[in-house]
Amino acid sequence: MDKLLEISKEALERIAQVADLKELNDLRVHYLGKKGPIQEAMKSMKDMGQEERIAFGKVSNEVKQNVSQAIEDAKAKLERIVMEEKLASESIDITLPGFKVASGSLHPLTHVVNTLEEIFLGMGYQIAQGPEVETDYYNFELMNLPQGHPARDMQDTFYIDVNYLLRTHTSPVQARTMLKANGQGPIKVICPGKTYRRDDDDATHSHQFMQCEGIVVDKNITMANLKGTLELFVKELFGEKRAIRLRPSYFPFTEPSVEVDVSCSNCGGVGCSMCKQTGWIEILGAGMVNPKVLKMSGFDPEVYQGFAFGIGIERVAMLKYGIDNIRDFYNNDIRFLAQFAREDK
Ligand code: 2NL
Repeated sequence: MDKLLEISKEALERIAQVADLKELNDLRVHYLGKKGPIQEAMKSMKDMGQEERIAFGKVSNEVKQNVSQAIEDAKAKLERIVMEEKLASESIDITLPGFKVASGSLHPLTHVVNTLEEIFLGMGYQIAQGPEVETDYYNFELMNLPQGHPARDMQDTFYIDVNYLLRTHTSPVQARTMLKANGQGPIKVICPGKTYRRDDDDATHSHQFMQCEGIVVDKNITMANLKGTLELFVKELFGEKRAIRLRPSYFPFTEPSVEVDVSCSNCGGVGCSMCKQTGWIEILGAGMVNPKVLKMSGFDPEVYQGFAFGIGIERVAMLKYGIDNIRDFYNNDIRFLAQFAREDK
């Protein structure tokens, strides 16, 4: 019995001094294992009288329980220490300010295209796209620009070979849309995209530029539909106070053709340097789709009429943002582009 109490005392002392979980586990195996000192001491029970054996059994169970409990307590304590060390070493100072991630901004031409798309989607138009490398047939023939026409002169067009070229306008996208419709209206699309002309670059000309053309083909389409559409478009783009005027013009693909001016936002129509003292600024060309063009794209001009328009994206952006050099759009100077960063986009 004394031996037992001595083992218990020694075990509890050693457990109290244990420094890590591995050592603690070694002690558990040593004291509570089958070949441990407590089990060893219990072997002497077989030589004891009944009374002594009962007393010894009781004490030895208590000792085992005490040692076991002490190990559990020590284990919990060590685990807590390990966890606290881990938490301390991995702590993050959430009060430190983060790094600001620099974000880019939409290109001003993208802004304008997005705005035009929103306006025309709101009027029920669909958006169509097509190839930038086109055939002579789609770019010129279908637009009533036959061989020898001055507008398809080598001066103006980037030819790839005799048949292929870089599209000089987005009209071929509309021609493709009409051909797909198999002579069945209505058609109501806009075609924004890149276009190319063999121009010398200057403040207002770029050999690569952007257009947004639109076309409506249906029965009973008149010039009044064109005018109403353009008026609504201009007011949504430049503001409710702007007015438009139509001047007669010529395009091979429309008849009659018009050029559309918007009242000057700078002087309100009185005349200033922005509108060259006229009070009006030209912003787009339009007209009734030439019956020849309708016919070549599969529509019966006796049944269907259409109107079409072509908007120069750079020109609109230059007017909207007061930019005086078209090259600014293509130089990719970050100081220029960053001016169009908006909080909401
Ligand atoms: C301009 C003039 C215009 C069109 C483009 C067009 C397209 C088809 C049929 C008829 Cl498929 N017309 N497009 C019509 C009139 C004018 O653009 O000066 N744009 C900047």
